[in-house]
Amino acid sequence: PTLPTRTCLLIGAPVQVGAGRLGCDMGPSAFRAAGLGPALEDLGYRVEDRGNLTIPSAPVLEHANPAIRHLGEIAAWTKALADAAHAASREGMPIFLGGDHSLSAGTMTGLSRRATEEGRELFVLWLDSHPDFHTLDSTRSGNLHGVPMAYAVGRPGFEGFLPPNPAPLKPENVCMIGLRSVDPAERQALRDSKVTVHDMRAIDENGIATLLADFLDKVRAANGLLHVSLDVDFLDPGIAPGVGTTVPGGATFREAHLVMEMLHDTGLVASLDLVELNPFVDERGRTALLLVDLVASLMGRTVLDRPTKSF
Ligand code: HAR
Ligand code: MN
Ligand code: MN
Ligand code: MN
Repeated sequence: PTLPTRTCLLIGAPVQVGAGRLGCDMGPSAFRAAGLGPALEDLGYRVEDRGNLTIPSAPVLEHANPAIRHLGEIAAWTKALADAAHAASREGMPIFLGGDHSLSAGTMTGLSRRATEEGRELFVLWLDSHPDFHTLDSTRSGNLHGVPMAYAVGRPGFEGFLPPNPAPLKPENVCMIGLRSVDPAERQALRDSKVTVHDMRAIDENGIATLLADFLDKVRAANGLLHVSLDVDFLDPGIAPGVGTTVPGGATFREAHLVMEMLHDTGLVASLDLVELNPFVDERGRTALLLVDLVASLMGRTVLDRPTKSF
């Protein structure tokens, strides 16, 4: 099967205040400098670089949790991204160039709205060392890149942030792979939810391909729209140092490429977030270059010709 579209839309989202340290605002530039556009063109896609989104100056929003940082700005980004994702998903395959992971609150909201309009369901593959499943009440750091999945699935505790998502993502349509940094409140909330969670131990014991194949079978059976949210810290810091929150023991080069290749084989991927790249802490662009390499695999680059998989 081929992907549903042959047009890639690059959409920069230079949001950085959701993270605890500055620098993610340079992510979109780094992806461009690392050659993301040409890499996609080499694979035969039409590439439209839509430039970077901006937000109007945001009102200060207060919250009962005094740790919360930059609530007004993140609310503005969420709205802008939801609208952009909703519109772009009709025109091609949007690739969101982050930007910290708070941006996914917006992309998942816009994409689930699109899926609902089409009478389909959104599925999300979440590749991250963190679940980002805090509510505004449970976060201790107050860094809002730690909350987007909780918002997207409609957990309570976002009052005063944005109106509740009218078409929330179903928790049972979410699969997280790569977890190895989970806060106690997130652990409890995940236990009580229907989100599928695979930590590094599950990867080691079962192999990443088995875990992923089970999820992709579900997406295929439901004729779902699949969104992939790729946090740089899914990868081992030894191969991907360009991220503010390195966590040891991450996915290897080979595991990450295998995931991308399997995703391509399904032809189900409709949209992609590339988040948490921090060029300020990267080493001569190597993390950005690795991400471009992974996207190329996701979009169909293979080492040798392969028989077309029939599912
Ligand atoms: N759980 C921690 C917190 O809430 C760390 C969240 C970090 N998130 C990311 N993206 N770096 O996954 O502060
Ligand atoms: Mn994340
Ligand atoms: Mn993370
Ligand atoms: Mn936390």
